[in-house]
Amino acid sequence: DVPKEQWAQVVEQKGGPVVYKKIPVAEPGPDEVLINIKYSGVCHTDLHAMNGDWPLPVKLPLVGGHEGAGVVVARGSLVKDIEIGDYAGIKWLNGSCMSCVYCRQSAESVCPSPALSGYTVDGSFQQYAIGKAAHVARIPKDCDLAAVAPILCAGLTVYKALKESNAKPGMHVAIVGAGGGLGSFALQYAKAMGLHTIAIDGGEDKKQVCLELGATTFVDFATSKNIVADVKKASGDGLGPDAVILLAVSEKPFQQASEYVRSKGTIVCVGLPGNAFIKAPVFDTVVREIVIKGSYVGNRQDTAEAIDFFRRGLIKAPYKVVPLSTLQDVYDLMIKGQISGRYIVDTAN
Ligand code: 8ID
Ligand code: ZN
Ligand code: ZN
Repeated sequence: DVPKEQWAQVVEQKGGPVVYKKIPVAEPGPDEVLINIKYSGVCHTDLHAMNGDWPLPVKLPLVGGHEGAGVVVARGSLVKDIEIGDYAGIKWLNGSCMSCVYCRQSAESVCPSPALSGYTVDGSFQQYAIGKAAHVARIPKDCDLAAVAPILCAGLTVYKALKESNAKPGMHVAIVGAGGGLGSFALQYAKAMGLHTIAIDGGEDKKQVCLELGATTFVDFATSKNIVADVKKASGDGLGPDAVILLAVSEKPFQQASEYVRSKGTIVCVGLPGNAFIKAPVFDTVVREIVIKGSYVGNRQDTAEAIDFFRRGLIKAPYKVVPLSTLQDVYDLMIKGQISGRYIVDTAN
C-alpha cells in the first residue's frame, strides 16, 4: 500500500541546506509511474542544483536526486508496458516532449522542453518519486538496486560520452576527474570497451581507486610538475591520448585538454563547473584538426545499453551506502572534493 506521506530531503532555499522532513506522496498522471525509491546516488549535479550554479532556473522547494532505483508501485491509465512490482529508475531526463525534431530522432537530451529530475521536477531523494513511463529506466530483476542506482546518471553519461569520443578498442583515453563519481564509472566502461585509460585526479586516495579500477596510468593534477607532458607520455607513443573526457568541476582542465590531446583527437566536455569557459588556440585546433564537443546524459537506448553493461558484471565502481537523512553530510564531503566513487542514499532511514 502506498502511504499518503513519506520522508524526503527538501531544498527550501538556494544554497541549502537540505531539510529532512515528511512531505505528501504525489499521484502519477495518466502517462506516469510512481516508483518506491530504494536507493539513490548523489551526483555533483544535485549540489550544482542546490547552489544555483547554472544559467537554468531551478524549482523551489526542490526534492533533488536523479539516480533513483526502486520498485514500481502505481501507474497511470495509459501505461501498458510497465507492471506493478517491476524495477525501474528515475534518471535526469524525467520526461521530454517526444514530438520535437530532437525527440523524434532520439536526441531527447537536447529537447527544448524537458522535465529534469531533481531540477525542474522533484527527483529521487524521497521514498516515492514520479517518472514519465516512456523515460523511466527499465531495470532487470537480477540487478542489485543499490549498485545499479549510479548507472542511471554517472554510468549512462560516461558510457555515452565514450561513444561520442569515437575512441576505438586499443586507443588511449584521458579521463579528467577520474576518481570522482562519473570518473570511476568512466574507467570501468572504458576498460570494458577495450580502451587504455589515463586517469587524472588529485591525491593518494583517488590514485589508488583509479588504479584498482583499471586505469593504465594515473596523473596527479595537484602534484604533477607538467600535466601536459605527463599525459602525453602516458599515451604509449607519446603523441597524446586519442580522446579526453572532461568530468572535473573546475575550469582549468577544460583549457588544458587541447594541449595534450593527439592531433585529430576528440575532447568531450561533460563536467559542468559554474561560470566556466572553454578556451583553445584557434591555430592548434585548425592545424591539428582537434574536435571539441559536449555530451549530455544519453537517450533511452543508451540507458538500456549502460544498464546491460552493468548487468553483465562489467561495471564495478566503488560506492558507499548512507541513510537519506545524512544527505547534507555527503554534500559537505563533495564540496571538499573528498569523495572517491559514489555515495548512495538509502531511503529507508
Ligand atoms: O550529462 C552531463 N554532461 C553530466 C551528467 C552528470 C554530471 C554532467 N555532470 C557533471 C556534474 O554536474 C559535475 O559538474 O559532471 C561533473 C562531475 O560530476 P561527479 O562525477 O558527480 O562529481 P565528483 O564526484 O565531485 O567528481 C569530480 C572530480 O573532479 C576532480 C575531483 O577531485 C573529483 O574527483 N577534479 C577537480 I574538482 N579538478 C580537477 C582537475 N583540475 C579534477 N580532476 C582532474 N583535474
Ligand atoms: Zn547526475
Ligand atoms: Zn522534444
